[in-house]
Amino acid sequence: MDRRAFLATAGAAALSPVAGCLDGGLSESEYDVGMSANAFLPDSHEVAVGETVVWGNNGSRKHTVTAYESAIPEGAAFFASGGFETTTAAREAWEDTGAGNIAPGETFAHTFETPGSYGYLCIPHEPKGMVGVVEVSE
Ligand SMILES: [Cu+2]
Repeated sequence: MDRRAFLATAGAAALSPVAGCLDGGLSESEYDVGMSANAFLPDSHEVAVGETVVWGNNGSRKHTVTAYESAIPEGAAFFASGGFETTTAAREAWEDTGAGNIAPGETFAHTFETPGSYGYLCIPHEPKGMVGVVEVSE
């Protein structure tokens, strides 16, 4: 293929719609759990110990991924977009400055090293029921 033909092909590929690509511009292959207007999709996700879960904001609003410290296994690492160490710290920072937001098109990842059930929420949309769970098996 000569250079001109290659450029024509690449241009066409860049412009063609990608299946599963919504407002945020992420394709489904780029994340495990998506974020729509008011929901994590799917809201329940299973992985094995040592695996990484990637959340992708494929909607048009900002979201957070914030663990409920009271709903993770004993001794497990806490996780929150923005790097906070407690649910309360994440909520306060988000309310003060919007810290921890995952913008449309961005992702957040966490690797789960302890088996068990992990509950988490999106701070701005928790009142609308935007919560989820990751089940980590041995
Ligand atoms: Cu949200």
